[in-house]
Order: sequence, then structure tokens, then C-alpha cells
Amino acid sequence: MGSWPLDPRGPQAESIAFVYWILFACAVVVLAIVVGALTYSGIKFRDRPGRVAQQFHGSNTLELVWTVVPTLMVISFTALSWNRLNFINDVNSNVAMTVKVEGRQWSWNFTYPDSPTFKLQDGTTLQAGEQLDIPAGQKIKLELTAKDVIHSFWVPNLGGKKDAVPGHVTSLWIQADQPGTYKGQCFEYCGDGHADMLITIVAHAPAEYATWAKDAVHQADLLNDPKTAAGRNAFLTGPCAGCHTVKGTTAAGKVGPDLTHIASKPNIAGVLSPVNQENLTKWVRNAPSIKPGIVMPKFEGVLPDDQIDAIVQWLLTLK
Ligand code: HEC
Ligand SMILES: [Cu+2]
Repeated sequence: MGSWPLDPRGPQAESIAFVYWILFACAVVVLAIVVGALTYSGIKFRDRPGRVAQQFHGSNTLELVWTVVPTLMVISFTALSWNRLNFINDVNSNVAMTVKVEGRQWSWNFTYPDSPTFKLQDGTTLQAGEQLDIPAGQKIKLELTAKDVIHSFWVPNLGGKKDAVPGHVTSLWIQADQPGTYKGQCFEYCGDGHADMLITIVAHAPAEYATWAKDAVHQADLLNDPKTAAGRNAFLTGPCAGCHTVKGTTAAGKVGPDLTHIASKPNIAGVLSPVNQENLTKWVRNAPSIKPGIVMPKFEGVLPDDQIDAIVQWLLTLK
């Protein structure tokens, strides 16, 4: 994907690009006329022996042209910008979904709408950091604020930028025409980690969005579950961490495979599929009986059953 304004991927970005290209084209024409006239006159009327410059004053036609034409141009640019700005600033009509966005040093936090679709078991609403998932082809309103200093939200392929200001709510809308991944970045210098304040917007086909939301809510419920926390703890402090790495945690063992994305793998150790609760439990209880001769010992009878269950529940969150 190219960078804006060469590659707009939604109606707002298209609007901005449209105004940009018209102004750019007019500027190029004006530049060509001015530089052309200057060059032509410089050559044609240059100083030559025996020539005396002709003196004249005032030309109504010329003066009228260079007053009226630029005036008309500026008026048209104003009208065009006015028209497009009304469209760009209209954050309220035909909104499919409103997401609250908070900028903080140094990440973005997204809170999905307070609706049954995004409700978690503990009564709170689904939240996400860095990545926002939206349905394609629909207008999404963003209500921006900031926790600490001023940040600025900008995803160039989808729309304009807007400041996120502590104590205020500003709003912006975005829309992606097609499913895809759109990258953005905080655009107001906000301290050491400014360059890491990335934004990823993933647009899903509208028909698949409900499935995505269900999955995300399920995943968040799993993560919130005390059992998952217990499982994570058992994994990190027990024998597993000595052989396995899970990025983002203290587990850094190198004997077995990296389990950072185990829940997204097609199978367990190439022999058991799919990766689900039942198969993972089987594997952790007694891996050698499934794949004879492997280094991973059996944990049946070594770790209590509820601990194995909890560990498996945590593994299922590692997507
Ligand atoms: C002595 C080292 C060792 C210990 C301890 C160990 N594992 Fe393993 N584990 C392995 C090895 C080696 C493999 C790879 C087996 C193969 O693919 O042949 C493996 C594979 C796995 C896999 C499948 C990985 C994949 O990519 O398909 C899972 C899941 C797993 N272990 C979970 C655990 C859990 C949970 C614990 C703690 C209860 C644990 N392991 C403890 C060595 C270990
Ligand atoms: Cu910032």
C-alpha cells in the first residue's frame, strides 16, 4: 500500500486526495505559465547591442487578467475545500459504530461500543491496544482523548488526522472501502516512545465482522478468567518455562518449540490436530505416549490436574 495521497482507501482519504490533486494541478499550471513567460521574455528581450528597450505604462487587459483569474481561482479553491470539509467534518450522520480512543504515552487504547456484541463476562466492554478491528465499507466514528499529553491520530490511507487532547473529546470518522490492514502512527511528538505509537486498523468483510467480534470477546473473557492467570503463573514458575519460550513473558527455554503462538498453529508437535483444549490436555498429560521418545516428560501425576487444566486454558490464549 502506498502512502497518502497517492493511495486513498476510503471516502474521507479520497476527498482529501481529490482536493490535493486539484490544487496541485492548478499550481503546476500557474508555475508553468509564470516560469514560461519569464524564460520567454528573458530570451526574447535580452540586452543586445544597438537595441533600446521599449518603454510603456499600464495595460488594462493584462492587469484585469492577473487580478480576476487568481481571484476566481482562490474563490473556487475555497468553495471546493468548504464543500469537502463539510463532508470530512460530518462525524455524526450514518455512523455504523462509535469507538472511544485514548492516546497515552505511548500506545493507543480502543474501547468498542457499549453494546451486547462487545460485552465481556465481567460486565465491561471489549478493549484493545494498538489494533482496531472495523467492518469494511462502514463509517466508524472515533471519539479521541488523551491521558497525559497531546497525541495525534492519523491513518493516512483512511482519512485525515486529529489531535487527541487531555481533558477534551475530539472526533473523527474513518472508513475503509475494502478489507485489509491499514497502518498509522501518532503524529504529535509526545516524548521518548513517540515513534512506537503505532496504529493498525484491520478492516474485515462486513459479513465476517460478527464472527471476529465473537472470537475477540471470547478471547478477552479467557484472558480475564482467574484460571487463565493461574495457568500462566503455573507455566512460568513450573517446569514448562525451562524448555519453552513464550515471547513477552519470562519463559525463555530453548529445548522445546516456541509456544508464543501455539493456539494459532495447525497442530501440536506435528501429530495432534486441531490445537484445542482436549488435545492440548492430552499432550501435556502424556506427550511421550503420543510421540514416543520425545524429550518432553509426561505431567500426568506430576502436576495436579487442575493446574494442567489451567495451563491449557492459558495456552489457548496464545494466538
Ligand atoms: C524437558 C523439556 C520440556 C519440558 C519440561 C516441557 N516441554 Fe513441551 N515440548 C518439549 C519438546 C522437546 C517438544 C517438541 C516435541 C516434538 O515436536 O517432537 C515439546 C512440545 C510441546 C508442545 C507442542 C508445541 C508445538 O509447537 O507443536 C506443547 C504445547 C508443549 N510442549 C507444552 C508444554 C507444557 C505446557 C509444559 C509444562 C507443563 C511443557 N511443554 C514442558 C520439551 C519440554
Ligand atoms: Cu503520541
